[in-house]
Amino acid sequence: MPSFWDITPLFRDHSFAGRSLIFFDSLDSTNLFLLKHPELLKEKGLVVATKRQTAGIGRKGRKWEEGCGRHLFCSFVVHSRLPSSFISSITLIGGLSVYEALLRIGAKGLSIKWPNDILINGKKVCGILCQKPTIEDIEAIIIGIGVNISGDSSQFSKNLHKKATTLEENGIKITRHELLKTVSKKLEENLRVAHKDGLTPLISRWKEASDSIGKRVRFLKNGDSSAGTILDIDFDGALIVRTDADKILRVESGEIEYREYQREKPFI
Ligand code: BT5
Repeated sequence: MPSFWDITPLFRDHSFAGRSLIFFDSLDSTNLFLLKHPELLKEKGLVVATKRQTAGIGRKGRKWEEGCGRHLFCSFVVHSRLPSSFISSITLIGGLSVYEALLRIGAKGLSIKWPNDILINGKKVCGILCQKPTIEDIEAIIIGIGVNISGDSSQFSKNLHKKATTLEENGIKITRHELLKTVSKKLEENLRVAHKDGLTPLISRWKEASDSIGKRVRFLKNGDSSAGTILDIDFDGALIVRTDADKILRVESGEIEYREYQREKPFI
């Protein structure tokens, strides 16, 4: 382990998330930092966080904007004993954990948009990017979490002014460190549940928290764009959608776009 990174203990009793912390003033991206330093992936429960993040990444080559406020940018190294095909479930557990952490600190109007956006009153306050490094004999998953804490959405690029929000804009004042600790505790708690009792209790909490079920969506499947209604979410974290042509499809990952907001009865 390189000695020039100051790894400090965070929660010594945690097995999955937030056992120790490396904190930077500035990084390009906390996820990229871990990918560039695979030896750190051996460090069970490590979380890397930074004050400034100059080249944050989202899914599919998209960017995560840092704004100019005080925000949370962090990446957890999780040594999961869940099957590796469960990476999408880990994304859901990450989303549920941030959602529940934000509830705990008093946020109102929260919802989860599949698979990984946390919204306040329909605006994105948090994005999550899970990555599974392909490195021999290291079984770790990186859960990268960005939460907008301070200022308002005008600090982001113009196309986000109506789509993004911050905790402060919603009346919540919290330090980065306090939020990191609350998220670590929730993530630890939920990963313990997943390993002990399986995904059922988490998926049902996720469904309650999500505003996705019953919504009309447009989605991509095998490169084709279709429309339908979200009926359910399965144990691998995939969406079950009834298309307008009355086909039931499983949508594993990719894009969904809410088309209309009329609700239909959830599928049982
Ligand atoms: C995500 O991707 O939402 C995952 C973002 C993960 C960011 C964290 S920060 C710590 C860690 N290190 C990293 O480098 N990344 C992770 P995606 O679903 O692809 O959404 C990206 C889209 O969200 C962009 O195209 C914008 O539309 C929007 N967006 C970008 N920055 C935002 C922000 N600060 N707040 C709200 N929305 C934002």
